[in-house]
Amino acid sequence: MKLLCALLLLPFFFEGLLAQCPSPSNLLNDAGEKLCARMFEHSNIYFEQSCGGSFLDAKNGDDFPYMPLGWGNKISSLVVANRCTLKVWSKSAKGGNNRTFNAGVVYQLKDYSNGLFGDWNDSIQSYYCTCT
Ligand SMILES: *[C@@H]1O[C@H](CO)[C@@H](O)[C@H](O)[C@H]1NC(C)=O
Ligand SMILES: *[C@@H]1O[C@H](CO)[C@@H](O)[C@H](O)[C@H]1NC(C)=O
Ligand SMILES: [Ca+2]
Repeated sequence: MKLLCALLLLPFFFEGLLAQCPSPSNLLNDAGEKLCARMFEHSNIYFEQSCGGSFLDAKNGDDFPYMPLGWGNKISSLVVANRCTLKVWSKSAKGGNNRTFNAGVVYQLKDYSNGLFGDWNDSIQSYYCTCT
């Protein structure tokens, strides 16, 4: 019986251990401030291992025609908080292609098309985040 319990609990344990993407309904920074979005350096085909590496936080109203230093063409996954919208562009100064992400988890930006042949992995060069 003990073994059975252990086996049943194992998957949940690992899921908890590996879960990385924060929930759109409770997107806060360490100081407890509400975020508009959090953007991550890495992604993973295993969704529970996505949202890895360093991250860049956007607050309501954050408007970056030019990415903060070191963040150009780097974002691979992201989470947009409930009632918020993240708009992104593929070129600096809000140029190139654009795309709007509503509240939710984007486990792999690679899965979102950017122009005819491209995708959004490591392709964000401007962003604007707003919440209602
Ligand atoms: C987004 O891209 C479309 C298509 O190229 C363009 O018409 C539109 O003006 C762009 N929107 C913004 C806010 O840059
Ligand atoms: C995203 O782009 C980076 C840099 O080109 C690459 O190392 C990484 O494998 C890409 N991720 C995916 C999911 O394709
Ligand atoms: Ca990346």
